[in-house]
Amino acid sequence: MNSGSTSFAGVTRQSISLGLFMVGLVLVMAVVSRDHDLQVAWYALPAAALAVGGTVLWQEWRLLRASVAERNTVVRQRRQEREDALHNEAHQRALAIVEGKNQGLDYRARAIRAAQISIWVADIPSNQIIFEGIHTGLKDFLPDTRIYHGREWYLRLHPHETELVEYRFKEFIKRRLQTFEMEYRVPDDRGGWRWIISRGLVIQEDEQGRTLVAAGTHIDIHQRKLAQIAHTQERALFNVGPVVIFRFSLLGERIIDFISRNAARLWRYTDPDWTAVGKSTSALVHPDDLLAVRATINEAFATSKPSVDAQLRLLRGDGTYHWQSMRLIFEIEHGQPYARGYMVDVQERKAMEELAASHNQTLEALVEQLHMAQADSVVLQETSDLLNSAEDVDEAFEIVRRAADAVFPGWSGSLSAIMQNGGLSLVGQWGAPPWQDAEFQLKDCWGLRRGKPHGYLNEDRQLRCNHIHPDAEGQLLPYVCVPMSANGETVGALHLFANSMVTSEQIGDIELRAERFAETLKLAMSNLRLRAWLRDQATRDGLTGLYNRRLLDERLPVEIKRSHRDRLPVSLAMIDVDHFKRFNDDYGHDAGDLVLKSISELLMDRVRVYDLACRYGGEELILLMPGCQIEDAIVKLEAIRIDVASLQISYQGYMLPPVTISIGLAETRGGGAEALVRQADEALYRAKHQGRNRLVVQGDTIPPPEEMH
Ligand code: GH3
Ligand code: MG
Ligand code: MG
Repeated sequence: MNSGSTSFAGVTRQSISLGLFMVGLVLVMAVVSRDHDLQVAWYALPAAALAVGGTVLWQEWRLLRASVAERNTVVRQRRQEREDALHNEAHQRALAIVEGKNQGLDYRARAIRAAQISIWVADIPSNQIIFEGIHTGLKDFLPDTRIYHGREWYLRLHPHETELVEYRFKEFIKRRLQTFEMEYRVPDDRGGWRWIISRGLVIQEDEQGRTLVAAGTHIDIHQRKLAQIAHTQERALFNVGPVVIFRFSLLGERIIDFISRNAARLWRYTDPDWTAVGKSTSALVHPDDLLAVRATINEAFATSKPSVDAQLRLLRGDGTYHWQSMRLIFEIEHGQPYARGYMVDVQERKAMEELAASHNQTLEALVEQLHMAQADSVVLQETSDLLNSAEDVDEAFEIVRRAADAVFPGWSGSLSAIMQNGGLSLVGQWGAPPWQDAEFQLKDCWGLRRGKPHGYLNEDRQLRCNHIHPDAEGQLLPYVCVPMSANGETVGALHLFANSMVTSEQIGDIELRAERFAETLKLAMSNLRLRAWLRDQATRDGLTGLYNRRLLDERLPVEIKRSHRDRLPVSLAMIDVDHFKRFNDDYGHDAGDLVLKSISELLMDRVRVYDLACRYGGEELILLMPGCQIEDAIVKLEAIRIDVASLQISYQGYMLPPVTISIGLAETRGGGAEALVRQADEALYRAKHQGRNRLVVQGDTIPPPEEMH
């Protein structure tokens, strides 16, 4: 150590100087001590020892300092050497990068990695692409340079993009576009794909402006792209999903300015170009919902609510309305208020709700019916008991009438019973029933025909029974015909007529209850052998087949009332066979009966469906002609009179002599039934008095044609 010995020589010189200084000091002290008579040895010895010791110590300290300084120098030197080596290395690496031979980690690679990019250089004349930095997203990032020739690079891309990337890149070169930008997928190191964006530009051209070199970057955009794809898919979902999104202005006409594309399809608009954009919301909402929905929206907006829910019926392309559930969110854009919203079809749910509600209603109606049925039951039980103890038809009918009044208030009615010939005959009626045939066939009544209650609401909806007729104005209120059968045999029918308009539900209810009512009646009718006495006491006369007097008594007031209401006349003719007593006496009672039958048949032949021919008693007949003008009645009766006179009746093989009839005719425009019969009777009396075989009109006489005598 050269530097060490040099420093040691320096130390020795300093030590000698110090020794000499110390000796001198001792001498000075010796002189001073002689002058002051001090003992030299006492001072000199410690002083010499101090000088020697001090010198040694000093020397040692010098030595120590020198070695520390030397060591520091060595350390410094070594550090310098290391730094130099590092710099050299870095330099080498930098050189390597410049020369494109980078191996191992370097700063550029770090930068590339940090930026998640790779750099590409495309050399067009040699058809090569050089990549620096491996595509990002790799677990172990290894900087690399790769060279792809020809189509090699494109073939590594995601098959969906291979062709497009190649095409677009070639276009970029061929058409001398200044920049290239495209997003596509490159393979990652796990057999998957990563989205990158490739951007590039031309960096070198030849004299003709053809691209020689293009360069650019690949940047990993995988996460962003996935998010973007998810977003697009979400939007696509909205465009095909069940939710319609829209926006409309809250000012003025509330015009829709945005609507999702699925609206046309969801709302059944067959024109694929249909859109609600530009349309007013009022054109799409059911008129009954419009005001309510607007009020809801206005209130929510006015009270600064951020959103509002509403339900409405929406007009669809096929003209139907469907319930929608809607949520609106308010927003302000350029100072204008808008409602942005979405709606979903809730028609099915709504239908279910309505069904549930109607089930509830049905249940309530059933409970109500049950209550009524209980009340009915009491009446019916009583009726049944009473009917069982009824003694004649009038009593039985009165019981039925009262029961019907109690069970069906607001309804008129009638009862018909089966006759021996299989036809139906009216037993009686109550209230103000419409015009009914006193006698009809089973096929004329839909209730009897089908063997179940027949409810009639109006002509458009149900078939009207043939035995029930509308009034002069063609009006007929709803009615119900309930057939009654016992032991499999039809015994009759109950007919109920509404006194005012009713609903189809009420008709249905009446049908049910009338059926139960009829059930009681038919049992009573069966038990009491009602059929038998109904047949005996039926409305028809057994001999002539004409209606009996009982029916006339019942119908006459009704017909007069109805005709009066309709401002129509009622004509009534009383017909009596001339000298019939004598005829009986001459030819026998049976021959007389035959004559009566023949005259009755002729009469029935001639009358209209609305006319009523009855046997009033003995050989006296009555023809009731509601709504018939007296002039028409005269013509008709005269014809009948002449035809009776020329009747040819054979009895027991020989012809009976002709018989004649006298007729008294009366007309009323509102008088009572009794008065009308009396007037006709008076006219008849006059006809007899005037010589018989003639027609006399009330207060007037029309002489029979002379030739008849
Ligand atoms: P006129 O009326 O012309 O004054 O004389 P008439 O002989 O018809 O007199 P009246 O009316 O008083 O007599 C009624 C007769 O009619 C009495 C009765 O013998 C007869 N007669 C009544 N009912 C029947 C019946 O059902 N069958 C038969 N064969 N005769 C009857
Ligand atoms: Mg008589
Ligand atoms: Mg007579």
